[in-house]
Amino acid sequence: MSSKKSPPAPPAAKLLKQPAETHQTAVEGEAHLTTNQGLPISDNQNSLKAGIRGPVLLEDFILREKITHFDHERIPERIVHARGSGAHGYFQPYESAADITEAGFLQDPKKKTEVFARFSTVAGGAGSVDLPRDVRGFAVKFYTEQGNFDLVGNNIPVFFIQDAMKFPDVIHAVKMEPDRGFPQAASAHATFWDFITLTPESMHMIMWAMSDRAIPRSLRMIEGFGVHTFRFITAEGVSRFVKLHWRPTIGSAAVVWDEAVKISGADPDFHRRDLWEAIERGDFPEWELGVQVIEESQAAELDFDLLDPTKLIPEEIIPIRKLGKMVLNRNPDNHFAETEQVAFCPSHIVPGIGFSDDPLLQGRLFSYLDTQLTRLGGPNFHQIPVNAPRCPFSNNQRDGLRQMHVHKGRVAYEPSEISPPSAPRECPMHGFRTHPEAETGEKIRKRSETFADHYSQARMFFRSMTPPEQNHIASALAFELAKVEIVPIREKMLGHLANIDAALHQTVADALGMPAEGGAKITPAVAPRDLATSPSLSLIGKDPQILKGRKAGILLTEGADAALLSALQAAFKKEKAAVELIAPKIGGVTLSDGTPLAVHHALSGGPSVFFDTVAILATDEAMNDLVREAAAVNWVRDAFGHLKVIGYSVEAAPLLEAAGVEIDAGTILLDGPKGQRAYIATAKAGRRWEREPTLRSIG
Ligand code: HDD
Repeated sequence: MSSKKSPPAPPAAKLLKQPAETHQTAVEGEAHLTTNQGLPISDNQNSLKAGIRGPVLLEDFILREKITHFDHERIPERIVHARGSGAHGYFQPYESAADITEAGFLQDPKKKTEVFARFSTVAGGAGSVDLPRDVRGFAVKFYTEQGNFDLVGNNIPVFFIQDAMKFPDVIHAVKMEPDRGFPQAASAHATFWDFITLTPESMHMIMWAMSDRAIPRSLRMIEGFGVHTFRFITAEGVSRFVKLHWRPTIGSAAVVWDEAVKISGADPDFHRRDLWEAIERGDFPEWELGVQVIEESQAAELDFDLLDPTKLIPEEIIPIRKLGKMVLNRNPDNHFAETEQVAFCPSHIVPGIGFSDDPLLQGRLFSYLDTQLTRLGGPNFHQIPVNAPRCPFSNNQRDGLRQMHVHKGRVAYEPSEISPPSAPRECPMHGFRTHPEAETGEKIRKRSETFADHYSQARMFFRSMTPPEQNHIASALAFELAKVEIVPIREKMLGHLANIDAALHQTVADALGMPAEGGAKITPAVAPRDLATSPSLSLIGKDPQILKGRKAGILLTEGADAALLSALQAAFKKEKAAVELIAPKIGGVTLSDGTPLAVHHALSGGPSVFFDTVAILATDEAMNDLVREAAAVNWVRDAFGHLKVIGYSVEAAPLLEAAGVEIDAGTILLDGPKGQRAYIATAKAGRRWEREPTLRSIG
């Protein structure tokens, strides 16, 4: 073995000197760094060495503690819904719902219940982008006085599968393919469609997953659904079936697919940032919680089985009764401690709410608790601050990993004659009681025949969409299937589409360049029926046409009209829309009146995909450069291609021309107050859907 020697030291003058500003030392009375044992640390820059240039000593317990903690900073991420964004807030009922449930948090309109909500994508890892085509998780923890109630739903009211036995399969199919480790956060690959085409019960959900619902504009604008049928039970013990709904008060909206693709590159945190910034500026997201109530006697009259999670009840058949409002008004203090460590479990329930026998729900009642044991390191995860009930909780469960409580006394069991009178006892008056539902039948592994109609509601959903939404579904199907290199899988999907809707089938076949009649013949277990359409399922159909909660982007050049800018800013403020300014350079611009103005984005970092509507305020001189600048031309071309309303000062017209924009009812000249009013009114009405067929073919 050759003995190693340190190389000779460089001349002393060349030894690296620590610049003084890298040392932030505490003065007397200021907070100081300590180890986790509370030992004050004198030097946070250097490890303990044998000589100034010598090896680091094992004795350096301070270094070892710091590195050991760092090495263990990550915990297992969620197997699904790993990428999430959370916020705190409250829920307040509109009136007492005592006629349908005894749940305490739904009784008193004066009472606010603290909540923590977490929104998520399903397929991608924790570091994946916010805007893949995917279902969004919508989970809310209500810290009620009767214990925590977790409503763990999605932004789509139905699910891919009917039985929890298939959950690992559908998730393995959508996740990265195990041999190659890609694609990340994408359903557009062979294994997903392989599973789907062999699982006809997924067809209804597939229509939703291919729809605009799967590429939301903002987490503040997603609807939420409890998905399963639950029970509401009154104090008198009367049980009714219910379906739970969240509706954003600013309405729902989606991005277009090309925008989603571009946003994923320009700002992978688009949704997380949007939620965070809205809360920071006091634009608190709000949702109304609503319920469809189904009398037990009514359940038998429905043309599907209420226990089947691939079905929904159209609002036109059973309207939604509004129960109250959730407001998210506080960002987390620490993403890991709160958003990452929050543990939702559908089994976290309160008196007045009960489960149904939906076999998907029944499996979930096991899975979530089991998951938390691994993710959060043992059975005491309920003691982590974000998970701990806000009401007192007490029982004889003891010890275990990460025990934070110091339980006192000799007795950790009951009954006991020696336990103090304050020891917890069961409570027949107020305790949770399971609704006494009569159950009969053989032990059996079989699917009920009442679950067998897989196409009627898929057809109903597709036919309830407006023409642009139908085109988006067809385009999404064509995009996804084009990524499936195994032709028989594509053919099989065409076979399923033929059972859903003939026009959709033909359009997708055309877009794929495959003969429609070449699709596989899929014989449905139950022939699909033509159900009445449900217009309330369309997002475009119920677009509230408001600017509240939306974001305008104003592109400014050097010398841009100061009066016009302040008029637009005031108009957007009045509509409760946020405004962000973009300039060729982040250093900002000097306006026409000489005011120097800071901006939010440089052109290269603030593409028009970030905004719901855009305006361009320019000068003739600035145009000379801008029309030759790709970032500026693309900014306008994209805004037009993404069907946005564009307002422009007359000097900006050459940029529109360079971008190939054809002046239409959504491109508005900002000439005086009349032009400005027309711009705001048109922007309020949202995207210019009539532009779409002239710009994009399906596929
Ligand atoms: Fe699930 C997480 C929603 C079916 C097993 N699920 C999870 C989250 C949401 C949902 C929103 C993330 C919660 C959070 O933000 O931490 N899951 C649903 C919905 C389903 C559904 C709406 C169908 C209606 N899930 C489902 C089934 C199983 C699971 C059938 C298993 C049998 N889900 C899990 C899980 C997760 C989870 C593995 C991962 C992390 C976690 O629970 O805490 O237990």
